[in-house]
Amino acid sequence: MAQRTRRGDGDPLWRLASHRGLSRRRFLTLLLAGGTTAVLAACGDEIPQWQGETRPQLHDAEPPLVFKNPTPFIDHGHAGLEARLELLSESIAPNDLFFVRNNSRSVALDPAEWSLRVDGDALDEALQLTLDDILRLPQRTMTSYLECAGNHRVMFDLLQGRSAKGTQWGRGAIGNAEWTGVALADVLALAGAQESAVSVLLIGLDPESPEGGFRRAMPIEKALHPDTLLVHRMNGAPLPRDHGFPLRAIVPGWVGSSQIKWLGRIVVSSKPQWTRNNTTSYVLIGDDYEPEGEAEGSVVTLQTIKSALALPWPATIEPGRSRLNGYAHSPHADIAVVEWSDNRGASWQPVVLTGQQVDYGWAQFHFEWEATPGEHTIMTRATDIDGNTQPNHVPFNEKGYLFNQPLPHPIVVA
Ligand SMILES: Nc1nc2c(c(=O)[nH]1)N[C@H]1C(S)=C(S)[C@@H](COP(=O)(O)O)O[C@H]1N2
Ligand SMILES: [Mo]
Repeated sequence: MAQRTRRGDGDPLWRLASHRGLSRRRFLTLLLAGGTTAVLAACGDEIPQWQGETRPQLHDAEPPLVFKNPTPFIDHGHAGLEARLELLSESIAPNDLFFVRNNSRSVALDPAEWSLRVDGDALDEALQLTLDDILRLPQRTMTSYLECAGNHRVMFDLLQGRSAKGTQWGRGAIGNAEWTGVALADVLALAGAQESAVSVLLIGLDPESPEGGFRRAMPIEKALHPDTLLVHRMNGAPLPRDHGFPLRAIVPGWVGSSQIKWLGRIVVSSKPQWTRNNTTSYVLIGDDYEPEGEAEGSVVTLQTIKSALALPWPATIEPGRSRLNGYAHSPHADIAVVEWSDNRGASWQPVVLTGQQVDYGWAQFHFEWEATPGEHTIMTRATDIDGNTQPNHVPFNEKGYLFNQPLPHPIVVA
C-alpha cells in the first residue's frame, strides 16, 4: 500500500529552527512560550487568531442529539444524519450538509474552559494544552474525506439478504472537507513521547457515550504520521459543535470512529490499549474474519475503496441523454479509473474523472447515459492507482462494516 504524504513538513520557521540545531520539541516549546514570535514575524508567518463560535448555550433543558438542522439529511435517529449525495454538487461537502454520527449526543464545550490533557506511561511528563497553545503550533490545512465504518451497511440487507446490526446507513455516511489544525506528532513531540510508546488513545469529552468519553486507540506509527491531524477548523470555519468543537482528530483513510470529536485527553502508552472500540465495536465478526489480540474479530482501521452515484436511491429521471455524477474514494491511493455498467456488470465503460483529487479527498466523476423509459440498474466500480478495486462480494460481518461491492443503483426513467 502506498503511503500518501503529499504535504511534508515544509514549515519555513521549522526549517530555520532545525538549521540552527533545535530539536522539534524545543522548537514547539519555544513557540508555545511565545519566544519565537520574532522569528515567526521574520518568516512572515501569521499566528492564527481564534474566531470561534459565540459561547454556547449550556443550560438547555434537554440538549439536542445534534445541533444542526436535520432537514437536508436522511435522519436515522440516534444522532445519525446521513448526507444526501445528490445535494453535494461540489467536491467539498458544506458543513451544513456534512453527515453526523454521534454515539451519544453532540457536546457544547466552552473553548475558554476547554483543555487537552496528554498523559501516559510512555511520556516524559503529562501536558495540558489550551486552545491558544494549539493555535501557536505549526498549522496545516489538508483535504480528507471522512467515512463511517458502517457506510453502505444497509446493502448487506438489500444485496445479500442478511441484515447487519447498527444504523442502516445507505451511501451518505461520508463527507469530504478541508481541515485545519496541527499534526498529532507535534503534540506528542511536545509531550516528549518516548521510544517505548506503542499506542496512542484519543478520548472524547462526550460523557454519555459508552465508557464515558468515546475513545479509540491507534498504533504509534499512525499517530506519528505527518497527516494525522488534530483540527479546529472545517472548510474555513471554526469546527462546528456537531463535528467536535473545539478540537477533533482527522486520521486520513481510517474509519470515522478513529476520528475522535470533542477531544479531551490523549494517553500515550508503552502497551497496546484495548477499549470497546477495538474489542467488540469496530471489529469484523463473521466466518471469514479472524479475531486478533483482545478483540472479538479483526479490528477495523483503514476504510475500503468505494464509488457511488450522487442520486437518490432509487432515482427517477427523465428520458433522454442524461449526465450522471458520482464520487469515488480509496484510503490507499488516488482513484485511477471508475467504470459504469447498465447491464449488471456484463460490460463496463469508463467515466470522466472531474478535476484533481486533493490530498485525501474523494474524486468526482460523471458520464453521459442514454435514459430510455423503464426500470434500470446502473453500477459503478472504482480502481485506484495501486490496483485496489471494488470486489464482487464482501463476506458478511455481524456489524456490517466496510461494505464495498459495486452498488446496483435502481433508476426509473419516466
Ligand atoms: N467523541 C466522539 N467522537 C466521535 C464519535 C462520537 O460519538 N464521539 N463518533 C465517531 C464516528 S462513529 C464517526 S463515523 C465520526 C463521524 O464524524 P462526523 O459526525 O463529524 O461526521 O465521528 C467519530 N468520532
Ligand atoms: Mo462511525
